[in-house]
Amino acid sequence: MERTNFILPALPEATAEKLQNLCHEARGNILKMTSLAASGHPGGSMSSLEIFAMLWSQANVNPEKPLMKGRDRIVVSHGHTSPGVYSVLGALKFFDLHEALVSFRLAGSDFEGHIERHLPGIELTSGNLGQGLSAAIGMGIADRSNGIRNHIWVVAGDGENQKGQISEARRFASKYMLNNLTYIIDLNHLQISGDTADIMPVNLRAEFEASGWEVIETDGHDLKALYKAMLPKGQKKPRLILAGTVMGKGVSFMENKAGFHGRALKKDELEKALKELNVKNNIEELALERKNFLKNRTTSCRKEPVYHLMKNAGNPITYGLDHRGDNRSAWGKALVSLADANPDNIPLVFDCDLAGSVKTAEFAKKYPGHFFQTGIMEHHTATMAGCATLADKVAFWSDFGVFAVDETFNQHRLNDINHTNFKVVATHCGLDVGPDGKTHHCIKYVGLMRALPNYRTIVPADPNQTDRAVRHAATSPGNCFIAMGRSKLPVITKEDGTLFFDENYEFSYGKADHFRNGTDVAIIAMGPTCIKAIQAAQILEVGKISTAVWGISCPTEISDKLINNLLNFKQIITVEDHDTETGLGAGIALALSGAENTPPLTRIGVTHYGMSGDAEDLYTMQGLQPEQIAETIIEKLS
Ligand SMILES: Cc1ncc(C[n+]2csc(CCOP(=O)(O)OP(=O)(O)O)c2C)c(N)n1
Repeated sequence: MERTNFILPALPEATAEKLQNLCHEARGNILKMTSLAASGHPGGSMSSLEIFAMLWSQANVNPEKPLMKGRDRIVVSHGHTSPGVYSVLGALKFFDLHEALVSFRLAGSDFEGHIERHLPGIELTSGNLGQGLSAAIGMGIADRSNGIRNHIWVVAGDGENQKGQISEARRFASKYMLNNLTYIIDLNHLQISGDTADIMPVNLRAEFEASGWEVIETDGHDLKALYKAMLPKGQKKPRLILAGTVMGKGVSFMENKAGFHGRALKKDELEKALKELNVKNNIEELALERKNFLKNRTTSCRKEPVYHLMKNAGNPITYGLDHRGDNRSAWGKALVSLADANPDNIPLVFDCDLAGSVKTAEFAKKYPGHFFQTGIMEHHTATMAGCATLADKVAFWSDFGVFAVDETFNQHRLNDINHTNFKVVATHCGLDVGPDGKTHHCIKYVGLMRALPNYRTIVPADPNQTDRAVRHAATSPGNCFIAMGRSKLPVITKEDGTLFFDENYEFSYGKADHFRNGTDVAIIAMGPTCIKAIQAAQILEVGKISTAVWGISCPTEISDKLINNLLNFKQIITVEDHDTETGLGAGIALALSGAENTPPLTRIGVTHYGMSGDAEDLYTMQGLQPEQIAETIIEKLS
């Protein structure tokens, strides 16, 4: 089929006819696919169908080279319309249509119930509604930063637009002038529970226009009209196309019925629908093939994730023995140094109105074109910045811990599923935040991030380790979450008084740092409590209790080597500025659970919400001062 790249002023007659036929066959396939799986979403698949067919047949994408550089991005936000997407992509030869048809939603198949980006032609795994526009914007700014002049297309459901994150996304697109962005809403006026206007009315035109968008209305099933509306020539603003459609379009008893949003047709209904569509009913044959699908399958069209990294880690900064600084300042300095060392690959850095506190202000001043001020729009930022990394950019987002993690967990989860390469630097973690009080004490981040298998969590002990951890994150693949407090810390030293993390130190993910030797008790500490643990060991030494101290910078990756070492002690004590139920102590308990004859474990840390006050006073209130740690240990040994 001729591909116009939306340059010709009208859809050629012959192309319109071919697309019409493609959609006709696809309608039948949507129904067969969902009925074979006895689940799925036929209604919206049928209303979005012409939009999908137009985009993948006419935009600048290539079924033979789905990862072609400079391609247009087509992001489908309402991932439940997978039967529609698969029917179109299969017909256009992005992958084998027949395979999608017979194996949809079958355990072990490539074709899951919601679209996934491991499939050729699909840019984003989606299904958590309301995140597609943010994700596409992230890809758009990454492409623009890489000098690519393409078009970013996003398709979404109308009910989906009740979601608040979309308001954040449209403001951002307007502020940053994404004039190559088109957002198409499948306006079928229905969602699961009925009419969108009854469930939660949204004045889409007014809201988008108020945010500075151009709004166009068209018939979402009339191919020629749709094509004309989609032509991007002369576009000066981000555009919304309200494409009027009919849920269940093409089958009379399904049309405009919310019940068919997410219900497959039963055998007799399918027969009736296929007859009306005049599509061959071969469902029995297909059902047999489905039964034997996994046995007979020889290939998979799954593509592996590709990670874009910074090549040069720059020159590490070593902070000397007399240095007393906060980890966040070390992070800010490392960021600028990394950018300086990679002039062709400067990262994108995102801020939610806290650059001064999270120490990205110096980067913003030096690299304003790579710094994005997103305001208090954390949900949009977490998705956008994460998904910018799917388009060949390294992205950092720095925010206070409670906003970088707790506020945006679901966005990180979708990033995790999409195998992004996102670097999140959370400052102001723990009671260390002090006077701002409990709403700002981020004390559950280890547990939350442990729940995301594709995020690595790093909690550096001092500014030197922070510097190396940031460089490690930038130059290694996959998501990374680096957590730090607010206060100034002394640098960690060896027993001989020299720097522990000296100029020869290289960060190794998962390696425990053996700060002090000892034989009776082992203290395992994390982040700002490392120094307190070392001081506790000194106190215990006076009373002839030989105390080993380890620092754990990777609390979700406890090594077997450490666990084997711990088995030789009389007592194991964990110390953390974090909730003991979900943090380091919990991680050590979990890791010890596979061993036999384990020594008793005592977890010292945050056991209840803190309050406003000086951080040191808050530590005292939760038994985290060196003297208190030593006292607890003496008590446990007696
Ligand atoms: C964040 C989120 N909340 C709820 C759901 C469950 N859900 C799936 S589809 C849907 C309705 C979507 O309506 P619309 O966007 O109009 O799509 P259509 O019905 O046209 O397919 C809901 C609530 C979800 N997938 N994501």
